[in-house]
Amino acid sequence: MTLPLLPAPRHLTVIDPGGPPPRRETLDALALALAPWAPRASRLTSGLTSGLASGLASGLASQRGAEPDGAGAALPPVASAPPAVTATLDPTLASEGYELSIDPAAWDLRAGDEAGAYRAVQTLHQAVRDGSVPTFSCSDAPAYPVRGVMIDVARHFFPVASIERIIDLASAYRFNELHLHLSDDQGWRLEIAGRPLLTALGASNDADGGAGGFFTRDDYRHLQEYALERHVVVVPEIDLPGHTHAAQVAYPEVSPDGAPREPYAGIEVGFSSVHLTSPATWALVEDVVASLARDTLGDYLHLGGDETLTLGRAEYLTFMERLGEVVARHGKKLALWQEAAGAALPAGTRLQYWTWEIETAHLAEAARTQDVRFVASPANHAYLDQKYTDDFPLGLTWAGAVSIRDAYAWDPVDELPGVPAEAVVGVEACLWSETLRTLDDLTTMLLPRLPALAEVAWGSPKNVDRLAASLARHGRWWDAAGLVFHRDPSIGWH
Ligand code: TNX
Repeated sequence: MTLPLLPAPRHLTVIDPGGPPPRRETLDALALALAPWAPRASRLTSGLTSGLASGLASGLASQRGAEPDGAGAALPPVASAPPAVTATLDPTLASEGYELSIDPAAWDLRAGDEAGAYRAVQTLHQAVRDGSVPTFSCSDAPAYPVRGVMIDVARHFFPVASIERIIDLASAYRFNELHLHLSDDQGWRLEIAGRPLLTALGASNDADGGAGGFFTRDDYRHLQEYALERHVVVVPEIDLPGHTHAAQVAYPEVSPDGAPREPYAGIEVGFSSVHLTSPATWALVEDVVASLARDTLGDYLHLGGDETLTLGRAEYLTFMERLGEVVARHGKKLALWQEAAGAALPAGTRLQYWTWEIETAHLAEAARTQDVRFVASPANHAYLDQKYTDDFPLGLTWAGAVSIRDAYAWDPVDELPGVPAEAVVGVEACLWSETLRTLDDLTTMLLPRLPALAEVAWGSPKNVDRLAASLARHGRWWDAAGLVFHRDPSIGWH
């Protein structure tokens, strides 16, 4: 099956009312997104690597206002004259916000910034049906500035090409962060300057006792650049002080007992911690944060902090505070899992909420007393590693099954009692990989729940019927792009 073609835009006029024309060079991202529309069949059929294919696989009709899925004259397909396309930067629009006005003769796009133009193009792709686009106009802006997708490459490793496909999907659905969970008990997945054993000894294993793998620093650079071209920022996570068995295999001197360790295969959590105060630990932390800060293009480093079941609360919090100082000294901002609420953290730290099983009063307290903000990843809505239904072959069930509806029908602010709405800055879908081994496994868990979650992140009005209709249509794009997805029986797939 080949993907439907769109007419190539005859010209692209970029108008920046506040600045010197032309601004083509500042709209590189838009140009990148538009370029594949030129009907070059080889690119269009090459799966999600082409911008058009990723666009066609893209998100839901989340626009407030007119409904591109609805009635309205369809634009004529390929053979007839292409429309004039006008793109205008309009600084009065919100960051990442945009307005689209589409009719057969002219496509008019206004965006608050380049990212907004890029998101608008994704929306335009969403409106494509069988080679035509309905006449519509809409205006949209994201409800949450932080919209992330997390992939666990530690329990099972996924190569660069697989992560690129995940970035394609994330950007098509207008997410703007990719959180890479790069270390855990089973494996250390990122080359670190000056600490070769982390990857030489800590990477050759996975949760099944398989071969593992890791990203070189060049791989990491490439992934970040690939993501940024699609307006997605990579947030790397090195998990500390727990989930550190692989680091202890590489450098046993950071273990509480200093004893050598064999690689760990399995899916238990909470059993490992580095020695909290030893000079060896802090020398390693220093090297890891220095390398990560130097190699990371974005502002945030995620340093974990979850599930330290062997530690006392006070010693844990002291460790997290010292970690905050190291990250600040290296000029980066800090992201941590919710357990770290209660520590004195640097201004701007992000705390990531994931479970109601841990006292959430600490989160409200942190919101009251510190300059911290919150990203919502409640496991019963946003953990896309959880099974769709109890009998689903992939995934875990500790948070209960997460249906499409569970991923769709929730409000991030409601999940964080006592935290003011303005402190809730983001939503993140988390894909842990204890049971996920291939790209097909990842996409099976993401599709169709990721598009549902995207609607939460954009704050679109909820409409279950419209969601179901859109997903059914997207299934065709996913098929065409060779993406394996879950044919959930609640959707009337075409
Ligand atoms: C909890 S979420 C974890 C992970 C597991 C995940 C599985 C969090 C901060 N820790 O270590 O992989 O559940 O769903």
